[in-house]
Amino acid sequence: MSPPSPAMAGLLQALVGASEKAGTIARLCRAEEPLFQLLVAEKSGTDKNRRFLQDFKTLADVLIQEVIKHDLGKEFPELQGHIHGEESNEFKNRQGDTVVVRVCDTPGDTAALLLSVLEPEREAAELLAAAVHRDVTLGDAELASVALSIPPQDLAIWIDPIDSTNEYIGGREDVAPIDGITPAGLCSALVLIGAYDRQTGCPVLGIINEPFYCRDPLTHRWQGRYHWGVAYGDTQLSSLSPPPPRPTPCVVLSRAEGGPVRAALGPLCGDRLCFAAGAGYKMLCVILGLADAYVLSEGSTFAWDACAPHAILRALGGGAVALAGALQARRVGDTGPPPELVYNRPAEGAVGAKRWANQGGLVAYVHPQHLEAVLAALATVPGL
Ligand code: 2IP
Ligand code: CA
Repeated sequence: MSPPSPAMAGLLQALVGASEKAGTIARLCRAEEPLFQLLVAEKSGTDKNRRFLQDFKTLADVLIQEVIKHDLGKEFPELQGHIHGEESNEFKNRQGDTVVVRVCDTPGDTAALLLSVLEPEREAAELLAAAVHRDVTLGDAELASVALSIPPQDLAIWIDPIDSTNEYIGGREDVAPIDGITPAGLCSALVLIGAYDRQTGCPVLGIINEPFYCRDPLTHRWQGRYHWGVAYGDTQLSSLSPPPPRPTPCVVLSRAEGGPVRAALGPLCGDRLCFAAGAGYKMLCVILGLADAYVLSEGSTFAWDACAPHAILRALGGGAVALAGALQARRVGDTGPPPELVYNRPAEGAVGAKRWANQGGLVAYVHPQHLEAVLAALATVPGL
């Protein structure tokens, strides 16, 4: 392998840094009173507040996405135009004017721009702008020592600024984990940044940031943590080790998952069918070995939900397959590896966000034997 250029070597670190800044902004919105009041305004129930909250919710998401885009695009000009996210940066304020949310040259300019959406909440706009312009320092020796040779011009990025937005707004801190999996609440709100190969659509680098991992026992402030993975050519690296397989798999599902899928998977898992919020969080459960597979039978996740966790799963020897395609291949006797999700191909005939839906559902796994067992069980479900 030729020695990596500094720019190439720094991409993983830059993605982690961007996720840390995003996590800080996500925490700030819950920690600083002027911002928190906006987040929870919905609960007061008046029409005016409801509208305002809707705006603020979207603004927090849009802003985080724009900060990541800005910081990565500045450091890696080759990525400009190839950084995509869940949100559009066009925003309608209460006067009906369209505001394009972006990071300006100075904190003062960014605050002025944010104020055109948040008026009259000047303090909130200034707090957000200060966080947007603050530099992040990573004290992570292991990460700093990773040298990669992945040309940024071959890659594109998917960002989910806050996955599980509803749990983020709801903010429940009192949800007890069941066998390590927390079924709902703030801890399922994640920042997801994934890089994929522009040509093949394969996920290559992934960062999952958990801004609300735990409370510091002394300061009572939220502490985050992050995980990363690289799967590029022969290189498989991760901040985590592959979890050991369980003899009887545990499968995690959305609470929205239908009866037939639950019934088909029940016998495979014994009593280990689990439920959790957040597509990213369920994939994280598999990555951490809290579950052996995440099964979703609907096209209700998107490229930005799956790209980052998928890259980490691949780094650990697993993956995320397109469920409908995998079952179809089985039915026609195809014995090759089931089709993995890809991130560079919009769904034909779809419009808006649906263009990037993971149509036909997915199965995320680390150990191939669990994927095989899940597909065998689901092959009997009519209509899948
Ligand atoms: C959502 C979020 C939801 C999930 C949905 C995602 O992303 O992760 O929780 O549904 O698939 O698209 P479920 O919890 O039923 O798995 P976002 O919160 O970013 O819209
Ligand atoms: Ca999401």
